[in-house]
Amino acid sequence: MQSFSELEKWVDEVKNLCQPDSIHFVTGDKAEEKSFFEELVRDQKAIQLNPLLRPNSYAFFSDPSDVARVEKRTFIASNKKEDAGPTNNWIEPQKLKKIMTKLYKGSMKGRTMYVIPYVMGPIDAPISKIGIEITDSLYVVVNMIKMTRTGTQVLDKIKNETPFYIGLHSIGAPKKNGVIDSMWPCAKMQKKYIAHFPDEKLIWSYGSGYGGNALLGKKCLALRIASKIAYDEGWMAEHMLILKLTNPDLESKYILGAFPSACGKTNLSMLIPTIPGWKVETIGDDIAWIWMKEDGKLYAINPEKGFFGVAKGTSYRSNPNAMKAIEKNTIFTNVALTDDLDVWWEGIDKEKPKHLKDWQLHNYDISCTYPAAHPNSRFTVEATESPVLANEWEDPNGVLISAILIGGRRPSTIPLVHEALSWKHGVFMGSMMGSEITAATISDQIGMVRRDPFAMLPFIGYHVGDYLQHWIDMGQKANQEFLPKIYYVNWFRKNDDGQFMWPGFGENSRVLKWIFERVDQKASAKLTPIGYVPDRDSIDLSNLDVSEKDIEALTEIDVNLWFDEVKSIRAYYKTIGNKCPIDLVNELNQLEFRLKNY
Ligand code: SAT
Ligand code: MN
Repeated sequence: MQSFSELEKWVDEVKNLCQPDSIHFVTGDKAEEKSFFEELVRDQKAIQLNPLLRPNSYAFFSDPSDVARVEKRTFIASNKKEDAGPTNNWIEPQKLKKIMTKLYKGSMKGRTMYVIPYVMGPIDAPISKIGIEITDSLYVVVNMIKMTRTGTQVLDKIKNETPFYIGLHSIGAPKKNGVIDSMWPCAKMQKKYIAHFPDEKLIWSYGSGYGGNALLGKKCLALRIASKIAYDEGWMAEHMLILKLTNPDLESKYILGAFPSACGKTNLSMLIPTIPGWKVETIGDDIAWIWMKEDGKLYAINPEKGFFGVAKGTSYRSNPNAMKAIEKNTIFTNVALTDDLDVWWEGIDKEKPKHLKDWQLHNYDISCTYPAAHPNSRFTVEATESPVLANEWEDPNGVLISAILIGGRRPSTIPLVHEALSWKHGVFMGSMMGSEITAATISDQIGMVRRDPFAMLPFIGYHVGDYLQHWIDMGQKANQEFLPKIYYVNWFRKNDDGQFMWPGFGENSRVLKWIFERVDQKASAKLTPIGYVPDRDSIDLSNLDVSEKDIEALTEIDVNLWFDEVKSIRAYYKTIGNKCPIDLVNELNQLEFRLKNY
C-alpha cells in the first residue's frame, strides 16, 4: 500500500468484517503503554509482578494450545504452488482467503481493534520497512511496542507516501454475552492460520496470540515476507544475530550468526568473553537485514527494537547480560511465579522454591515432576535495557560484516569450528546445516539431521532452491576482497561417554577470537577436505579446563562419518528438487572427491 487514504479504506474494511466495539490507533507514547498494562491487569489478562523485585513487569499465561509458533498451521500462499517450494505449506490463495474471511467475520465482537503503525529497522535507514498491524489482542500491542518502533511518527511517514505492508491479526475469540472471557482467549488448533500472501506482500493471522504467530512484525514480516522482497530487490532477510567483537587493541568487527532455535543464539549475542581484553556487544539477537552498498561490501541492520528471548535456561551463569536486561520493564510469558510474585523457571540457577504457581497458574510443589515453566517461556524486553548494547545498534547505515557463523546441535561429525574455502563453499555449509533430532516423536528419526538451511527453514517465504541460489548470487555480485568469511561452529559435539566436550558460553570467545584473527589473516589453520580447521596453537586455549584428548577430538575429521554426511546431504538435495543450485551439487561432489583423496 502507498497512501494514507488506502490505509483508511483498509481499516474501514477490517472494521466492517471483524465488527469490533471500538478502534484505537496506537500512538506509542509512555502514558498510553502504562494505561494498556493497567487495563490488562484490571481485566485479569496479566499479573503485575512485585514492583520491589521486578519493577514495571508483567506476566502472561497462555492457553495450553497456544504456546509456540505452529509450523503446521503456517502457510505461504503464493499464486503458484511451485513458488512456495517443498518446505512450505501451501493453499491456493483465493481458497485460503475465503476460509479466513469466514473466520474473521465478527471475530472481534466485544473487543477493541488496535491499529499499530510500526517500522522494522531504524526509522531513517534506507532498507527499513513500515508495517501496519491490526490486532484485537492487547498482549500483542504491548509486545509490539517493545519489539518494534511504533507510533505516530510512522503514520507521518505514511502520510508522506512511504509504502507500507499490512497484516491482519485476530485471536479468533469474539466475546459472547454473559460469558466471562478467559485469561488467554484464542481459537482451536484446526482454526489457527498464519497466512502469508507473498505476491501481495500481505499477512493474515488468525486464532493464535503467541509470539511469532501474532507479533506480525517479527517472523511474518521481517523474515517470511521480507525474504521474498529481498529476493526480488537483491538484498537478504536472515534469521541471524549481529554481534560486535572488540579485541584488546580496541579494533572491532561485526559478525552475523545463524542458529536454529535452542542453540544459544541470544546467549552468543550477549556473551561475556573468558579471554582477557575481549568484548562482545549486541546489535541484534534474532534477525538481520543485509544489503550491499555501492562499495560492494555487505552491511547489516537489526530490524527489531527488543528481544523476545527464551526464559528457560537463562541464568546469571548462562547469560548474565540477559538477566540484567530483564530486571525491570519486562513482559514474561508462561514462566512460573514465586509466592512473592517474582518469576522462576527451570535453569534459572536459583534454588527451586518450596511452592510456586506453574505456567498454568496451578499450585506447584516439590512433589510435581513436570516443569513449572513452559519450555518455550519467554521474556520481552526493549534492547535498550541490555547492559551490552552496541552504540551503533540503530545506525541507519548498518554495520560492515566481516564474518558469518552458522551452526546447530551436532553431537558428532562437525568439528568445533571450520572455515569455508570460498563463499560458494560457505553457502554449501549453510545449506546443509541443521540439528540432530534427539527426542523426536517418530522414533526412526532419532539420530537423523533436520536440515535447516541458514536456520531459515520455517521462515523462507519462497522456494528454498531459489533462496540458496540467491545466496550464491549475492556473493558473486560483491567485492570479492571484502566478502565475509563463513564459519561452521558446533558447540555441541559429544565424546564417547555422551558428554559435551566444549564448555560453551563465555568460552566460545576463544573461537570468536580465532575467527577475528583469521579475518585479519593473523591466525593459522590446517587445510582439510571440509575446510580450514584451527591449528593446535592458533586457537587460544590458555586456562581452559578441557582435556588434551577432547581438544584433539573437537577438531578431528572422521572421514567415514563425513562419507555418511555426504550421502545424507545428497538425499536432502533430492528433496529440494530441480531448483537445487548446481553450484551446491558441485560443492558436494568436490567435498566427496577431497574426502576420497584425504
Ligand atoms: O515465537 S517466535 O517465532 O517469535 C520465536 C521463535 O520461535 O524463534
Ligand atoms: Mn528466532
